[in-house]
Amino acid sequence: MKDRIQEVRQNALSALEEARDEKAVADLAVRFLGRKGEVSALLREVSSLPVEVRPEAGQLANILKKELSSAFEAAEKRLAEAAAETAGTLDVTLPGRRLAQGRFHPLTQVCDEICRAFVRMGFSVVEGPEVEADYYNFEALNFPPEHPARDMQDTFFVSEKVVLRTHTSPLQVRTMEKTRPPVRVIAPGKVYRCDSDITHTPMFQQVEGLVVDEGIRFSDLKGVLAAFVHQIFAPDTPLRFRPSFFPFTEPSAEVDIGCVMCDGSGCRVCGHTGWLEILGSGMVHPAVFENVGYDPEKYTGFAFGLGVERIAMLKYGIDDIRRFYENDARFLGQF
Ligand code: FA5
Repeated sequence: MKDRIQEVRQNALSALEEARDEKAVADLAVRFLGRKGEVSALLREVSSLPVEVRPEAGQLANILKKELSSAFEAAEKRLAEAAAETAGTLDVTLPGRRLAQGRFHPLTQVCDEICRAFVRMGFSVVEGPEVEADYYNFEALNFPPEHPARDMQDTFFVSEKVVLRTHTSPLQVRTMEKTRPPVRVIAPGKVYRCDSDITHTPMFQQVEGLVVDEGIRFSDLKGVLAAFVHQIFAPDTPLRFRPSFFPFTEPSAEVDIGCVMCDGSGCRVCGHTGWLEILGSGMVHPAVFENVGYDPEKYTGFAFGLGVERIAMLKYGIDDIRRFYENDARFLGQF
């Protein structure tokens, strides 16, 4: 019996020495000290021994039980301390984690590019309110109250006389009220219309342009816009001026560029015409000059308003304007 006790002791201690984690120690504790474990089996055997050897064998088996209990306890403690220590250390061999890098929204990038093109031509930048008085958004721009021309822009009303501006043209009036000619400004900003499909969103961005001085002619408008188009798109991009109507310009023209998707041969994007509209423009209407106290006999000027999303869609070949506003980082990260 003494040899059996010695053998269990040896096996338990050498298995414990090899245990590398707390789970291995716990498994060994079950194997040796559990209810059906090897030490319990020894203790059961003791009771069946002849009475003269029973006390000594019982004593030895109980000493073994105590010894192994403390050995397992000590091993558990040692391994737990070692695990806690490693948890706090830095593994310098692990690969680094890449930080997601922020970037400007594609529309911000395109708007900046548009503004830089005009600033290089001597324009300065002005800004104005997005919640706008009916007077600046419509009336001073020669849209009389109740006039059907107001239907051209589906308006969000804040109250009877206050609207979310439907275009950046109010900045024409606000600028001329504050300054005397010569005027040469652009006004970038958000505008709002009750509109939503693959080429229209309820909030979009425009860049307005206004030039006023003595002797400004339609040919100046053509020269500035051609120079702009050739900076933003390819230098040989064709453009054309198509007669149009705006209450605050006369004559008025919309500017089309040769379709950048099909090089003018006709495709789905340009409705098989070979041309794409990018902006509205015209010579400032004398009624607008009168509203701001400029003498229409002395001064002439031109104005234009372009859609930033439209330019961005053409530049990058995007066929649905809503992509810009869905906040999908996989889409936005490409620009
Ligand atoms: C105007 O807003 C005039 N204020 C432009 C102007 C300025 C004319 C100065 C003359 C002188 P229009 O409604 O066509 O015009 O809009 C101009 C551009 O805004 C369009 O060519 C188009 O690119 C863009 N646009 C219009 N509605 C939307 C919309 N819902 N979503 C996105 N872009 C739009």
